[in-house]
Amino acid sequence: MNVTVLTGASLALAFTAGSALADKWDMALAYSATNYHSEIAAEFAAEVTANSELEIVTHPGGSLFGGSEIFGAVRKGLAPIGERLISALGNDDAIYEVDSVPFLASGFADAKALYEVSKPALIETLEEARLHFLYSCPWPPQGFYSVQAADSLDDVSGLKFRAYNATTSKMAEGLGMVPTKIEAAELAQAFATGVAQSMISSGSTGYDRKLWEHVDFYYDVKAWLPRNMVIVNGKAWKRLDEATQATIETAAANAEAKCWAKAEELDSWYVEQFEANGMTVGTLNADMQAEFQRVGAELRDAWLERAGDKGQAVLDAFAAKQGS
Ligand code: PCA
Repeated sequence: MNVTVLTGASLALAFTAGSALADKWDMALAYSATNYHSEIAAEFAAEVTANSELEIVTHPGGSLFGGSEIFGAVRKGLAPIGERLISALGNDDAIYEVDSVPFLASGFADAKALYEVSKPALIETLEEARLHFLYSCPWPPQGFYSVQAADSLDDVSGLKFRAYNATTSKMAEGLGMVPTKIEAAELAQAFATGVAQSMISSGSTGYDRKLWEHVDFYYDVKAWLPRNMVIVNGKAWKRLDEATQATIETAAANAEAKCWAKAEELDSWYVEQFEANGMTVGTLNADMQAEFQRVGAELRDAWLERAGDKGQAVLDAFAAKQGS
């Protein structure tokens, strides 16, 4: 075998030679390779690789960095590019949680409108963190999974609830459940071992993790449509030449359009798979729906208080768009 070992000066030279050498970016993804978010990210990476000197290689399922580490890893440049569930970043800025304000936007058209009106604030907030925004794609409307029928608050009281952000944790507490943060990659194990007995998520994640093996009930609550976003480390972005940046932006726009369409197309299909696998699928009864709405309204007020003028401006623009 003929192996050339680059050491010291020759290695440094190889890395500074710039455009003469093809560059490679590892892209950190939290969700399973077969999920549409990851599949479309892989298509995005392939499009960039085919049309530029930059090769992007995706690492799904938290294999490069776990979901909770990806934002920090991209900020620090440990990964040049990655995808993160935006609403899990509420500690950094309340604007990241706008897509998970309960019952604000519960269908795809409203979620798209909310995305459009909040996008400038999102991009600005990311820029302050020295990150470049590429695209954002929704999860289907969020439903409620439970190991037992949820006909009353008593039924769910004390259930161990799997949370993926602060809003889901607070929803759980408001409904008398006990939240623990668990990434999707660890979900099946959490339900198998009884660490989790309920959660709010989309049919997509329940399908990926075959939750029917552990959970019997799915309620189509349509609480909100949270989104993932793909972000690039600011320095890594600035190092690219303009043509490469343009190729990436085009691939990002293509990925975003495809991903929104795919999420909507798959939404009811996922839930059909639950029924086919023996889960009981339905909607909450009126009392329970009212309880979810009650807690949701409290969280909405609390969010607005934290998000201040920036949050109010987004809500006003959203209301204007809905009215138009
Ligand atoms: N799936 C992701 C976030 C929202 C969703 O539908 C998850 O459960 O981690």
